[in-house]
Amino acid sequence: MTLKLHHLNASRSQRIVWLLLELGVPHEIVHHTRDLTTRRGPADLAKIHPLGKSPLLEHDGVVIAETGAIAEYLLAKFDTGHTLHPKPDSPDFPRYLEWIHSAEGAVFLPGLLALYTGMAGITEGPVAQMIAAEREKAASFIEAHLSTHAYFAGPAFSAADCLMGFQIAMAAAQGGLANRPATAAWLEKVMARPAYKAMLAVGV
Ligand SMILES: N[C@@H](CCC(=O)N[C@@H](CS)C(=O)NCC(=O)O)C(=O)O
Repeated sequence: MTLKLHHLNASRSQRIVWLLLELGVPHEIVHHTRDLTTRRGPADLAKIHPLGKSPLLEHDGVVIAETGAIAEYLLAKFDTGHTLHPKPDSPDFPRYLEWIHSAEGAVFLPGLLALYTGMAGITEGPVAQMIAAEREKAASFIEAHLSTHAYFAGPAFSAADCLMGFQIAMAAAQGGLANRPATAAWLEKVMARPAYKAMLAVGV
């Protein structure tokens, strides 16, 4: 059965669009559009999965939610030659796993909290300060890693780069990479990849 990705515009599901294009597996993209006022996803998504979030992957009659789980599923099924993820006995495997999960975990959360608190008008005070400090810590951690590694998992491009790309592109759009030369250089390098360009052409 065809792989079907439920993709929400202007959302983190673009990471999975990119990964599918890197994998080169035939797939169908079902486009869903955010409400212009609330920025929420459409009710249609909740008919596919109770959480009503994107990305959602459908394959062989199964629906899978959660970016990290979808990525691991796609790699296990379609990257058996390990061109986009290191083998478990590779020295790069632990780092790869850490970044795959950081992309929705501790390095992603501060940016998301900043977005939500900013929408609520909370730009000063202890909560705003804590979020700003956590963002700074995450950005410094990424910059330090990319100063000594060509890609997130080590010397080779991997799915970890696809998963980390969304938040780094967002940070760049907000001027957040001005003092992060290694992160900016990494972004330039991955944006030149044909699959990244193809992802943009899909309409993210
Ligand atoms: N942890 C989930 C988060 C999914 C998520 O929150 N997706 C957002 C898009 S960035 C969404 O669907 N928002 C629409 C809504 O909640 O109405 C994942 O990684 O897939």
